[in-house]
Amino acid sequence: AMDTWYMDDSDEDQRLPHKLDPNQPVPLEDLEKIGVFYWRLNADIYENDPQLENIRKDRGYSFMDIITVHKDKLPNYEEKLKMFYEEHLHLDEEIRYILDGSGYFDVRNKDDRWIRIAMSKGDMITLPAGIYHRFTMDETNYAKAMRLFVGEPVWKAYNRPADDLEIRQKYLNSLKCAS
Ligand code: KMT
Ligand code: NI
Repeated sequence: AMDTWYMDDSDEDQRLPHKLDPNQPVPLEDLEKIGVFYWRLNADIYENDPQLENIRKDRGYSFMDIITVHKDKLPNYEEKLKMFYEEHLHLDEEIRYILDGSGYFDVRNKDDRWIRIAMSKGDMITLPAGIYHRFTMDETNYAKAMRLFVGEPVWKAYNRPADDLEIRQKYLNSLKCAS
């Protein structure tokens, strides 16, 4: 299952876990408070999974494709890894379902601290529009993921600072109401 913790501030290899000492885990409820939602699915049956179909129908995830992040599979691998790890936001939800392998999604909490979310096979997550986040491979250097989207996908990323965007203000406002 998914494991989540506050990151340390070290500049070491981004693929390392970067746990604090002692480790400071983040409960799932704290992720939900910042608009991050999580599902655990059976990735072995992703091609014909009623549970996945239900989520897609409920949330309107009409689009999907599959990305394999590996040096021999992804064109411009190094360049893309750099882009993925730049702190950014999107105008829409970012939905990822790990079909194989693993990786880390990092999200900023309300106090601007990094939370690291360890995702592996069967983990599906959605990050809200307007949240600052990034992605990195872990030490296994392999992830195969389904990318879902509401309608036609827009992959554009706005690197931080993007605080003047309406979606950023909308996201910050949604946090005030939630607690
Ligand atoms: C993203 O947007 O950061 C990605 O799609 C990363 C690859 S998904 C494991
Ligand atoms: Ni993103």
